[in-house]
Amino acid sequence: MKRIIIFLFLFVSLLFPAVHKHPEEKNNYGLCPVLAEPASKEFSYEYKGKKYYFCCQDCVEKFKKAPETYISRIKEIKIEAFQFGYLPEVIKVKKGDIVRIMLTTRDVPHGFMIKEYGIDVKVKKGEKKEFEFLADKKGEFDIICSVYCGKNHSKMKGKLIVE
Ligand SMILES: [Cu+2]
Repeated sequence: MKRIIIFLFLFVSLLFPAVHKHPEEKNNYGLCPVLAEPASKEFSYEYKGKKYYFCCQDCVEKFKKAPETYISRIKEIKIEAFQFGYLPEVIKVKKGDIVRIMLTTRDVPHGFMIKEYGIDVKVKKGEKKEFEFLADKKGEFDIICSVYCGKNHSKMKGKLIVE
């Protein structure tokens, strides 16, 4: 009997971290559409069939008064990395926009790095990496590949333009 209990205990403790890991990874609610601070699952609001997450209840109330104003600052952009470039090559947004990138790769693993914004996301084939950042600096920024991906890796470039 004792052995069974020990076995069960070991089994459960082995299983538990695996179960626990998942929500942690998914614990990303992006940026609050109002203040562009990290959003939490505690403050959400559904609008036109879509759920939005906020950093605080104040922001939910602000959003309710003028949803379109805040939604219009969210720029969703699908980017496909490939040997050796990005499609689209140029991303153009306005200062203050919340940029949501959905990154995939056509072939081998690639990176998506914008040094000035502290962004470095890596993607493997079959994966879709979604991340957000606030375009709070005006200018033109190079997007470079941070994973060695073949002979023209160093020429792999894209551009972020923040107007
Ligand atoms: Cu690459």
